[in-house]
Amino acid sequence: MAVGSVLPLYNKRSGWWMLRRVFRSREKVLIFLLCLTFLFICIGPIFFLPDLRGGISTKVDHVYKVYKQMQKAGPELILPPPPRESGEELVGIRKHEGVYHNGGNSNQHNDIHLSDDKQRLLEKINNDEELRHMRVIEKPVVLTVSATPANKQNAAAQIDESIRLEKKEAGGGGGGHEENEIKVGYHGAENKGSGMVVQGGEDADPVARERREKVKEMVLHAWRGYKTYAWGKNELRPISKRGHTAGIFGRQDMGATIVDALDTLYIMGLTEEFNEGRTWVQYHLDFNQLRSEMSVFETNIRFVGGLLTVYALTGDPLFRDRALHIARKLLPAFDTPTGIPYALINVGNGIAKNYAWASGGSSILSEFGTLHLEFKYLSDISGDPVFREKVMRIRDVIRKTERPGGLYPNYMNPKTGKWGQRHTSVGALGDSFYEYLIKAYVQSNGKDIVAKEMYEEAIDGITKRLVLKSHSGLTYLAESKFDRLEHKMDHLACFSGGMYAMGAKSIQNENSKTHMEIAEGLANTCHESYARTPTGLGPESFRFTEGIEARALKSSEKYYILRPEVIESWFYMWRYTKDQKYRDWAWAAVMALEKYCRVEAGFSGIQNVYMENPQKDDVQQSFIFAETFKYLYLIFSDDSLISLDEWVFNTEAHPLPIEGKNSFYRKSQGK
Ligand code: DMJ
Repeated sequence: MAVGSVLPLYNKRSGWWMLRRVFRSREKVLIFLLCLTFLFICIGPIFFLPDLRGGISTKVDHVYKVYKQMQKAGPELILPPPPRESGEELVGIRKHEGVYHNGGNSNQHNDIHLSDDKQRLLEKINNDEELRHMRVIEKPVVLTVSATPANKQNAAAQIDESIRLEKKEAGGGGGGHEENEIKVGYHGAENKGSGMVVQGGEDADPVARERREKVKEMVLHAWRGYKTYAWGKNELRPISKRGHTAGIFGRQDMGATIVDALDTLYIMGLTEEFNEGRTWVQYHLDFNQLRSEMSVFETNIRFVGGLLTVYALTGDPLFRDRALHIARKLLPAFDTPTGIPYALINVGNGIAKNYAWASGGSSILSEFGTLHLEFKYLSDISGDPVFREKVMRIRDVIRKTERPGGLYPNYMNPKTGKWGQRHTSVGALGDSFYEYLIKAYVQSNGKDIVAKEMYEEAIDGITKRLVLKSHSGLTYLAESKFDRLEHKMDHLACFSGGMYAMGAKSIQNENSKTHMEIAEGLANTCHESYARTPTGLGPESFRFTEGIEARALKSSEKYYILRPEVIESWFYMWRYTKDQKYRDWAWAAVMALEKYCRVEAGFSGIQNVYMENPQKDDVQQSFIFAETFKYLYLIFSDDSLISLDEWVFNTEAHPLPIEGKNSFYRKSQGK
């Protein structure tokens, strides 16, 4: 056997010709296949990866653009932010807002800040105009009522038509858009002779008048920033001068700031700005265009509540019909075995669900317990009973379920009607449920006895178990977690000063005096949480321990996001007691907002109230219009302006009329 027949032989004649001779055909095929695979790996991506088709320079360009955008998105892309004691920690956008506290690191997967942050990252990518279009946002064209060309009229007609269809499907209700013309001259005209003061209402004190003017100027400043840089977006980023949206609004632009601000603009007599907002509502506020998930609670308190108030104030049917349109979109969330609604609804497909972090997928007390005022009023003005039925069913379930230790836990499973984790709070996750019990009683002009009884029972449990005094005598509200007290009070819980006072004034009994004292104590403690910072603005949460009182402990508790609750309780205390200190405290807050939160294009939250020179969070929350500015304005007004005898504020500070006491109730003549 020749050696050469098995192994390749190399001599001076070697080369391809030689190789051909020395390899057998099977080996040749193998080598050919190997070469082919190698070539495919090298060249294939050019054909299969679209980003590489444009050649090297496009590639580099693209990578560079993405890199620039990542730089701009900045620290928010780093999840979660490492807390730094220097106070430079990043601020999470919270929800009722679910505000949601980082109660330590032991339970990271359940931490709302983290899930919220993840959501924020997604939102950032989905919503950021620059990331999406690789361009800078353009200055918007603001529609004015006088300029209404045909195409804009068409847009409005289309919205009207889609709403008319869904109203038909829902089986009627609502006065219909037949009445819905553009009526710009509503301002005050209709209200003359009613004896109700919904605009004007100047105080006799010249100092108060001057201060009120200052608040109005702040509103105009914030509005103009929003109008210039974020018109139609949910909120404004006043430093980077662009739109912002939080997860609670879904991912689409729905003009949350416009709707939240409308009644404040109206009450302040800012007619031009109010008309800009009304026009936007008429031509653009259309939930039929939405495809993303949004919070049932937030949509109700901000959108439905805001629209209901401007309907009551003006009688303009546009606002009633838009409120109805939006509330109907929320109804699928109530289709649960118990009627306790889910927290989130995709208004595009009607699919509802709960937050995964909420005690095994439970619904949240402060969310499903904060629908009553709006839904009851909506049924009354539209003649459609469905909304009232939904909230009455919720109330029934809550009432019938036994409360461990006389306290309402923050979570309930909507499938079983069983309470979740035994965590009770008058701050995040619980707060406005208690607020709506007393307010439902007030709204009904004393007729809703069930609401009164539920409030009395709930407040009794809270007073006995959660109201405490610190070493130096500060009254505060603790939280209860599995029968253990956590000596922490949220900024959100500071609304309770006003709630205790309202309860004491509207239910006169043997507890009224104590409840008024608690109200004064809580309003004072919340003031201390402001006064003990160099900025004069209070932290998100503050604690009471051996070493500290009314001060934040963790770096994640030190931010201030333009929240209203502390000012809100001073507003009630001012109205009920006429003690000048509440006006003085409110004025100090105005000055602090001016100094630390005002920027060229509006107002921003700050990241650490304990720093002389705090960083800003670059978000102008919509509730600064609905609540913070409104309460400040009313503190410096005469008591007759939005009188507490005629109006009851929803939790977003949208005043709703009291039945039988307010001629703007506008009850439907229908069912
Ligand atoms: C508002 O949306 C409402 O006041 C809500 O009840 C709680 N959180 C914010 C403001 O802080």
